[in-house]
Formats: sequence, C-alpha cells, structure tokens
Amino acid sequence: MKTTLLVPTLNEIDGMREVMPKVKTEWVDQILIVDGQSTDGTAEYARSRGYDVVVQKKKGLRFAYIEGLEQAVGDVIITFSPDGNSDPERIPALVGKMKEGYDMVIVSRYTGGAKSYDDDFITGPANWIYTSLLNFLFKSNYTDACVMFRAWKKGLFYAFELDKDKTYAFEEKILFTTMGCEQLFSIRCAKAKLKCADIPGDEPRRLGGQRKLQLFRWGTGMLYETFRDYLFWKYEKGS
Ligand SMILES: Nc1nc2c(ncn2[C@@H]2O[C@H](COP(=O)(O)OP(=O)(O)OP(=O)(O)O)[C@@H](O)[C@H]2O)c(=O)[nH]1
Ligand SMILES: [Mg+2]
Repeated sequence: MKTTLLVPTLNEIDGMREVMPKVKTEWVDQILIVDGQSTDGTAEYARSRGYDVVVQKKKGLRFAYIEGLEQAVGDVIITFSPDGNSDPERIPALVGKMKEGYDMVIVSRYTGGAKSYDDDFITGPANWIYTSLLNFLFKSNYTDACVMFRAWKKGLFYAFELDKDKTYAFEEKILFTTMGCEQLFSIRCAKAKLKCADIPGDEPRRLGGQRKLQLFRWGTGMLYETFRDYLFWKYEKGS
C-alpha cells in the first residue's frame, strides 16, 4: 500500500507554517500540495520544504482533487486540510486503519470523545443533519460524513465518477459554484456497501487565513445531491 497525503491549499500560509512541520515525512509515501494559485506564498513555502507541488489550473476544491490525483503516487489518498482543522497526529492511525483493508476511513469529529473546536452554530447542526440524513437514506452508519480529513482508495474516485463534470453539472449551474466532493463520496461508498470505518479525531480551530466554505451554496448543493443519488439508487434497485 502506497500513501499520498493530498493537501489542498488556497492562501493558507499561516496554517501551513504551523501544521506541516508536524507531519513526519515517514508517515506517508508522498506529500502532495495542490495549490489553488495562492497569492500569499503558500506554494513557495511548500516547495521550500521539498514537497511535491501542483498548481491547480481550474478553480474550485474538486479540481484540486482531480488535478492532484494525476500526480499522486499513492493507491491510498489521504485528504488533509492544512488550515489547522486536521490534526496531523491522527495520520499514523488513519494509515494503520486503512492497512486493515478498509476502502475508506474517516477521521470523525463526532465519535469516541472527539470534538470540533471549529464548528459554529450553523456548521455543527448542519454536519449532524447531513450525516443523519445520509445514514437514514442509505442505511449507513457514518458519524461524520462531510469532513475532509479521511483516507480512501484512489480508484474509487474514478469508479464513482467524482472526476466527471456531469456529476455536479446541475447544482453547479443553478448555484453558481464549484462543489466539493466529500459528502458525495460518503454517499457513493454507502450505496456500494463498501468497507468504511471512522476513527476519532478532534478538529482544532482554523489557524489564520480565511474560510473558503460556501455555507449556503454547498449546503443546498449537497441536499440536492443526496436526494438525487437516493432516487437513482431506488430506481436502479427497482424499489
Ligand atoms: N487548491 C485549493 N484548495 C482549496 C480550495 N478551496 C479551499 N481549499 C483548501 O481546502 C482546505 C479546506 O477548505 P474548506 O473545506 O473550504 O474549508 P474551510 O475554508 O477551512 O472552512 P471551515 O473549515 O469550515 O472553516 C483549506 O486548506 C483550503 O485552503 C480551492 O479551490 N483550491
Ligand atoms: Mg477548514
């Protein structure tokens, strides 16, 4: 098993300086920074530390994954937020769990005593609602279906067509945004009845920089994707 730590960055110099020195290079086979054309020196800093750096051509988080995956040497991808929200200390446990043969392992903020210190009065309840809805519809038992910090087998990203524009076309058109793919990834793993697990991991507060999350647009897009995938799933199963 080869692992790539895929780190999307968009003007995250403060977080990068604080967090990346805590990531031990021996924990993974490759550290790959996918930079969305930052203007604060993030990419230069990443290069100075000797990481592989891809400068993203198309805007939006899902293109960071798509363009980054082309340069990833790992067959297991760990998506890691360098803004302080992902605790690097959990990386060895995450890799260890994947070695047990899971298809996807999520570092959950809401299990085993873990806690989010970054949630606010909207994101906390929203994460709970999206995860509960997904579990109800797709009969899964996720505790945190939306978080970025997770590991998965690279082939799944393509098998689930998460690289295809058509997967997001309608919601992106009406909401004027580019969607992320975490929650859809969770949905499609549940539909395919893959072997998924959670390990607990706190979410520390963001370190500097600015939040990129588009609460309303992504929240609405995720709701649409959940019900669309549910209806197709029911139709395909013929019930
Ligand atoms: N390369 C790239 N990275 C991005 C892009 N948008 C966000 N990121 C990075 O992805 C990581 C997670 O960002 P988001 O999931 O948007 O969440 P956030 O902005 O941290 O929002 P909260 O965590 O809810 O405060 C951060 O390191 C961002 O800099 C993008 O378009 N391209
Ligand atoms: Mg964040």
